[in-house]
Amino acid sequence: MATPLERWVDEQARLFKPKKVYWCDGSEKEAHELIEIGIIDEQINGQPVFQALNQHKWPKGFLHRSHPSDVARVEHLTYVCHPDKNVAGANNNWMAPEEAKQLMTKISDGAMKDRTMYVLPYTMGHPDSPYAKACVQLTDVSYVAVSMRIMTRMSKSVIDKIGSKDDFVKGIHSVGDFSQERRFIMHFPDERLVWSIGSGYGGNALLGKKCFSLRIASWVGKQEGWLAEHMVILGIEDPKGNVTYVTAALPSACGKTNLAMMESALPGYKIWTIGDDIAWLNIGPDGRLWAINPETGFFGVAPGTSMQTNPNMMRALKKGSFYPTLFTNTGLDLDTNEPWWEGIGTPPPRSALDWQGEHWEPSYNTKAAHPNSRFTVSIYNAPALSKEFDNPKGVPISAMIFGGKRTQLIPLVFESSNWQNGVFSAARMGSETTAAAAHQEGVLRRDPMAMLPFCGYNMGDYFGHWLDIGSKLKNPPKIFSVNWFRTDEEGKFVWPGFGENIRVLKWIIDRVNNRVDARQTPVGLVPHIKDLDLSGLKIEKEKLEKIFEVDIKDWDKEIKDVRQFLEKFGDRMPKAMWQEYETLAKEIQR
Ligand code: OXD
Ligand code: MN
Repeated sequence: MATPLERWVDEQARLFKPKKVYWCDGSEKEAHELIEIGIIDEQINGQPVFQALNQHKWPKGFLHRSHPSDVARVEHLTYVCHPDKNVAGANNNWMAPEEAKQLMTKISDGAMKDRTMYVLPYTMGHPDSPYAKACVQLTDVSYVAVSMRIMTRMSKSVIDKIGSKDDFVKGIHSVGDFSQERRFIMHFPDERLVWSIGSGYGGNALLGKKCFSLRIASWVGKQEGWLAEHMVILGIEDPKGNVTYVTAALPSACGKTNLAMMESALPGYKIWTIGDDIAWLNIGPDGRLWAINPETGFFGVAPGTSMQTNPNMMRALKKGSFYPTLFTNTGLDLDTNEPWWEGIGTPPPRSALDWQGEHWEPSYNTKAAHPNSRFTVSIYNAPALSKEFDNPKGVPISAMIFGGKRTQLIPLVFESSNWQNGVFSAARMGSETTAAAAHQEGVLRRDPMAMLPFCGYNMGDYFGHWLDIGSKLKNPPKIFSVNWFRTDEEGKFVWPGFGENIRVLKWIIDRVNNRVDARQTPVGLVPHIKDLDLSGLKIEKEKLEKIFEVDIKDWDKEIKDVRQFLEKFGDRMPKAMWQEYETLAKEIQR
């Protein structure tokens, strides 16, 4: 008798009408075959799905060019379909589940004609982890199948694990005809189902990532008592060999990946990577918060990645131990057949193709790589992968860091006085927008916990859930906020960032271990400058002091903006958050 999984795949095949259905096993041999298919048989916009790069310099590296209209997440076409609109909240687009299904059925009918339907069985999280979830995604493009093999634990053993159960996470994906009129990313949280048509871009198409591990998982976590967060996880080793585990939430394209893989500028300190995008946080039997990274790869922004900004990532991209590594929408050096992007740290190629495959020269007034061009690489290629990465229990978290891109106002680092106050600091986070989503760049938007595009339910309820988790923790992590992006009068960044950020992390772990005290300001506790290790760093004292200044006049405007944002969640905003608001408002006015 057919299993629920087999019946579901059959049903989708009847709707999408592919020429064949192919069940993936996640093996390396299969990845080779899929790359071949992408080179020879499948095309996007008249170009092969994959093209081999210089295998000597970029072993196992392949280039992919997307459809030109399909280069980022599309928040305006992303919906959560709860039966009750209020559950979705002002932070989500909403459609009634029945209406959404009708619409998606219509545009899915025959969408895979002449294509292969790949069935991808995978888990998010280590299969032995009590926190892992079994999932199956369907897709009609080899690029997505191969990317999912990098980003998740894909294996045919997942099919046995699912067996005759119907509670697996379902993902339906087709690139359709790439038309933006027929592009939708629909989430059905109660059914643990994502249905995405019309885009092959990572955040819209690798359904285990943003769609399941954040939007749907945040909702599952609310019901099951855990948190799914847009956070990196890393271990900070001090000169004595003690490792402190922390998470950090920063909005898309604000340097999370660089932080997760940082090479410390301070001798004796070392960063161990566990994850660069998503953390699932559970209350452990010891009453502490434990984190796992449900993913197994990096889907990172290429421009700006170099031996200076992220040497460990450059090494991972060139390591070639896991098959394959993908480059999406970068430029291509025609002399050497190497990928190239702005900020890679080598001079522009004399002759190149840009991200759309058009001839490009340095004199052109355009970018060779799309600003949101990406790489997809296995985390097992990371040179400083933590030995705890595959630990099914995860790692215990001592500090949580929140940050945004704020050229003004927000200090380099501050600590919140307690969990509730920290949740409020994270809730009022703002950031200047980047190219990771299709919207205007450089505009300030509120992005609580860096989850605005990813929280699958009402943000008011989400803050309530955070408070609830805090009340259940015997030993909650300390909460910090960081901002690497303050600029001076000339618009130059004051703080050098990248590997130098270890100096801020050192202060954070010193606070966690009660080694230093701190100075109270209206927004939180900031370091005494003497407690920051600035050895070997050239930075003017006045400039440094300036990035810790809390200018009351500017803060007045800021908190008005915060109020306006939080009011959107109406009576679902927890009272405790408004109390925190009032306290801050009073402090500012004092
Ligand atoms: C990402 C994003 O791709 O946040 O990680 O957009
Ligand atoms: Mn992200």
